[in-house]
Amino acid sequence: MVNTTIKTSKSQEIFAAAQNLMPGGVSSPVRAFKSVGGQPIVFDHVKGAYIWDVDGNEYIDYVGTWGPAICGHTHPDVINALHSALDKGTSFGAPCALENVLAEMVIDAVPSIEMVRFVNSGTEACMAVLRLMRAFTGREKVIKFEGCYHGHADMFLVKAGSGVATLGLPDSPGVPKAVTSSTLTAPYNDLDAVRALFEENRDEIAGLILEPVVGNAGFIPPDAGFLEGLRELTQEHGALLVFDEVMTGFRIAYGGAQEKFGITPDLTTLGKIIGGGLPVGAYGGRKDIMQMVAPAGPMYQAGTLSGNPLAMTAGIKTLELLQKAGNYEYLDKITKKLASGMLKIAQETGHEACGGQISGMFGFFFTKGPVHNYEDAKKCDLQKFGRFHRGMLEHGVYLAPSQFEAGFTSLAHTDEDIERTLQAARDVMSSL
Ligand code: HOZ
Repeated sequence: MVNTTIKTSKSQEIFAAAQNLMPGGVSSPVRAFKSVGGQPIVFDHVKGAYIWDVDGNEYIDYVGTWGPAICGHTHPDVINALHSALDKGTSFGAPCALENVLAEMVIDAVPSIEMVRFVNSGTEACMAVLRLMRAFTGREKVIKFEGCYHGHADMFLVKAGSGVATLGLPDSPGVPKAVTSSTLTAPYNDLDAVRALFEENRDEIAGLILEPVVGNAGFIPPDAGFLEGLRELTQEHGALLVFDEVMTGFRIAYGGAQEKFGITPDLTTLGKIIGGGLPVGAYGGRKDIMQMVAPAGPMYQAGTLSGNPLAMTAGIKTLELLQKAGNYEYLDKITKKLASGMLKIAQETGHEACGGQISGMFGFFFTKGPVHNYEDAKKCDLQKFGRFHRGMLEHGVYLAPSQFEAGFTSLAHTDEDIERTLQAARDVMSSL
């Protein structure tokens, strides 16, 4: 299937040429549109809440480069700061004062973080935090939840979300069984299952890692008491609680999900927003645990580009912008209007749908719901979502090309953008 009402000839040409150059023609699988049909749009530039493709089509963007663009794309303050930083060089491979600035901002904002290490991606942050959990506790087993995604490191590719869920490959060839044999899984929002794992593996579990609000199996919020229950269970069993806030950090509240829900984990991973659109990740937490990281302690982890001055600059500016009073209330207001509007339209046009939002993070599924976990999410009508996605594109709205990814709004989205999106959704849903 190709786009029928918008011109995409240049996108098609570029994507066709990319097939011989990169696996699947992309640098990351979800972008290939495999689960929604049609061909990916090749983009040319972004600004504010908008994204333009190489054929000149304009879209209201709800991917936001998968989360980082919370202030809107190419915010002038971020771009100006980057221009100045660029004049000083692109990489030092040595300490720079900007790292201190961003570290202090992160430590001030995120309740669990007393000390932080910068890396280059969310995947890297989660890989390192897992090593740290094991190093600190001297135990090997870890619990993750079905449908949660913590990057593509071997030990996390077990019933994972995001691209692997999108492609129906929640485990991956090439991952040694020995590596995943100590990764235990439970359904999200199921405290009894977690309790049972702790009972069955007494004194063997280093910790538990989760997306406190799932964004990689679609948008799934925690049930009341779930995060509290995990905090109690981990404490009771001498295990560490790790929040993967790569998506939710600085997104659903300035201090992330841990601020929003008032539950403080032992360790936290971050990415996306703290890099302001440049490649960054971070992990941090209790000082006594972080002191194990080399060179303060024996747990080794390193990176040539870590603490990169450009990424630090974009992150600092983005966090500064986010500190303005009223920002999160604004994100909540427009995103609520979007998410509730979509559900109302689905109902009025005769489609079973469910979904929700927290601040500027949202999602909806073509299924009656409710969706409490990955198994529930998998019941959604993927074919219908594909048709919906294609229709929205043709109406100038860019949604994540997968039912198993959350959507994101930004401070640059206006009421009018939301209204135009809802009108598009009404037109598309009426014709599905
Ligand atoms: N795994 C990313 C979102 N959860 C997608 C990354 C990408 O394709 O750019």
